[in-house]
Amino acid sequence: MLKIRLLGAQGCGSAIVEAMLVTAKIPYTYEQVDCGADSPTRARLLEVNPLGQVPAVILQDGTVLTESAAIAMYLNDLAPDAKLIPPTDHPQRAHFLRWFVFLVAALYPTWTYGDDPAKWLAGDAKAGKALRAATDEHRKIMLGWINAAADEKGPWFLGKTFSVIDLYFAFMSYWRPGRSWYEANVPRLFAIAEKAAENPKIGKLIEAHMG
Ligand SMILES: N[C@@H](CCC(=O)N[C@@H](CS)C(=O)NCC(=O)O)C(=O)O
Repeated sequence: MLKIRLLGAQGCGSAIVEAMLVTAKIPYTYEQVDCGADSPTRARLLEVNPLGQVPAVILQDGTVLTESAAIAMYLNDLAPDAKLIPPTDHPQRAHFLRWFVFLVAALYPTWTYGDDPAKWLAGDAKAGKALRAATDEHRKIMLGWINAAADEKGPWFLGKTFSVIDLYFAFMSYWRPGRSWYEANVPRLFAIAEKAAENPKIGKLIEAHMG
C-alpha cells in the first residue's frame, strides 16, 4: 500500500489536500504541525518545507511535495477516476487550468501576506495593518472575478463537471472575508462550497477544521 504522509495544521490549506485525498480514496497518515514562529513543531515543518507552510506531503520514497496545486496534480495522476482535474480532452480544460492556477498563484498569496503582515514589514504594526487591509480588499475583487468565471447554473465551478477547484472553496470560504460575505457577494462560490460540503466525508473534514 502506497504511503503518503501529510503535514497539516488546523483550519489551514492542508485540509483542502485532506479533501483531495479522501475524494481520491488514497490512504494517508497525518502529522499535525503549527506554522507559528514559536511553535514546538516549527523545526520539523522547516525541515520538510523551508517556506514553513502547509500543506506538505512526504511520499513513500521520501520525496517532499509542497504546493497544493502540485499535490492535486500528483494525486490526480495516482487516481484519475476521482477526476480532481478534468482530462486533457475535456472542453473546459483550458478554463479549468486558468482558474486553478489563479487560485493558488494570485488568490492564496493574499492570505500568505495578510495573515501575519508584520512579518514582512520588520514588525511595523501600522504598515502591517495597511498591508492586511489592502490584501483583504484585493482578495474580494479577485473573488468577484472567480465568481463571474464560475458556471452560472452550477452546481460546480465547471457546471456539471466536478473538479478540485470546488474543494478549495469548500474550505477557503471559511477564511477571510468569511461565509456571510461569500453568500452575499459571490453566491456561485458559496453554492459550490455548500454543494461540496454535502459529501459526508468533506462535511466531516469541514467540521473538524472549521467548526
Ligand atoms: N502556495 C501554497 C500556499 C500554502 C500556504 O500559504 N499555507 C498557509 C496555511 S493555509 C501557511 O502555511 N501559512 C504559514 C506561512 O506562510 O508562514 C499552496 O498552495 O499550498
